[in-house]
Amino acid sequence: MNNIAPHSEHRQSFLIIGLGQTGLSCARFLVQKGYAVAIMDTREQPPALNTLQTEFPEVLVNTGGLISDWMQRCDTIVLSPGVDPRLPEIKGARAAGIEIIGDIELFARHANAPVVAITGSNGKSTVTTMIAEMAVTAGKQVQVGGNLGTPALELITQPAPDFYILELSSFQLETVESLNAYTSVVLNVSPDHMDRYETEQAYYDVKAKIYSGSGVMVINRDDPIVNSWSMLGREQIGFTLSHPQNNEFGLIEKDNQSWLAQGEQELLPVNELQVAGKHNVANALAALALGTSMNLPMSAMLTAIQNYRGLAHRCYLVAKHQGVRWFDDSKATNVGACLAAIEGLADSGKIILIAGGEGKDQNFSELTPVLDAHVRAVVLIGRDAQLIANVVPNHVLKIEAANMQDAVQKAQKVVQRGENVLLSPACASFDMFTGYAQRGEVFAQAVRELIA
Ligand code: UMA
Ligand code: ADP
Repeated sequence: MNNIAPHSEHRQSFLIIGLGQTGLSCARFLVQKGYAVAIMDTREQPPALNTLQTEFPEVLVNTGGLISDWMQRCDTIVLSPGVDPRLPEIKGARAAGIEIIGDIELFARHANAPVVAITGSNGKSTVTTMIAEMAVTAGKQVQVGGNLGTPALELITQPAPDFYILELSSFQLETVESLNAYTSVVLNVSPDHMDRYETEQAYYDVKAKIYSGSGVMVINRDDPIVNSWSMLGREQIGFTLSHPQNNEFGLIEKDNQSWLAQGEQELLPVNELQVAGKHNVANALAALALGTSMNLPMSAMLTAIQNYRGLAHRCYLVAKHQGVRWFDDSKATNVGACLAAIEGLADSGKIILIAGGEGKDQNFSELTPVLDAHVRAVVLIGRDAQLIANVVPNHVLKIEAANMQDAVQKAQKVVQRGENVLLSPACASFDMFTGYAQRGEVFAQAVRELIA
């Protein structure tokens, strides 16, 4: 038996890599189960170090680097999602035949209730919270988490809930083998995290893992890549922004308005949704399809969806002042999300876009036609501002800003009554902020100061 942790001679030994939220949740779970546990992190001062040492002084910890010897001597490595599996030490452990899993695989092995699993390049948190509200309205007990915030292993409760509802990132899906979700969805795919994957296809292949097993497949019929994954012989429910086929979910036009519909049955006028943009209509249809696969009553689902007000930092209306609307879409950390936000607001006036940050090796050229059609000025912030500047069409104003306050002030100088200012950066935020939430808050604060 391997021996990386004290007294581990007769117990299975786990080496956790990463001491953030996920690593801490894995340590709590594995120690409580009686396994031998050690932890490493490449950072000198990982965020959960103090908590871990207070709760489990006996757990062996190494910070500031990875020790290959420990990795080769454990039974199983549990990799945190932020850790790139291409690191040479991890490749070495894999080559030596050490089992490498992640927290979601551990969760899958121990979950005591059906799992509803949601991934996609964009819309995950929105759909996860929509479906959770539908299930609660239908009187179900649910536990909700994953990439959304609460690590999955912290959700496992006794007695078991009716459903676990998990938002899963591609990073988390990389290390999943036996999820077998009761129902799952890939909402859409578009390039993201290109600093982590060699090709777009490699990123998409990881997303497709959510469908492995025998559960219901919820399929976006409008996304040709996702639709190509639908498998003969598997139960599936589709959704589309077009007229629905068979008994699937989609949109129908009736009495001069657009309705959410199942087959030919209209369910709810689109204009009764409180969330803006076509992308949120797609999210609502996806949630209805998931809820149907969970046998939730339609009346409860429609009540929940009508009451759903959206999450902060997702096309969130921060202020309306002198005929100008200011939107915080800080969660748009990739090109696909930024495109959806611009197109979603396009019918309500020209846009002054604030964009930029850490570009994650994305190709920004897809922005050009949409900027061309709907955006009057782009205010550029952050490390990769120039990469976005390169794709801005000539007739669209380009304005450089030193920080978020400067960006908001410069946006105000150019915006005209009837237009929208949209923070939708198409980039990660870590060059300037602790995360997308702080970026959104700094934006909202700057807007409030400006209009005070
Ligand atoms: N890191 C190191 N060295 C290490 C371990 C981590 O440098 O040894 C760095 C990572 O590169 C990363 C950061 O530390 O930049 C955090 O990584 P982590 O794996 O420790 O992260 P956790 O604190 O466990 O949070 C993770 C998710 N973070 C990531 O996937 C980067 C959180 O999603 C998630 O809420 C949490 O688990 C609970 O499940 C955040 C996220 O940004 C919101 N997700 C990405 C996204 O949505 O685009 C995928
Ligand atoms: P995720 O959890 O996948 O990051 P969110 O629900 O938090 O997704 O939304 C993040 C951003 O993605 C939103 O601010 C919006 O700009 C965009 N978005 C949301 N839903 C969709 C969708 N279905 N298609 C494309 N973009 C979307």
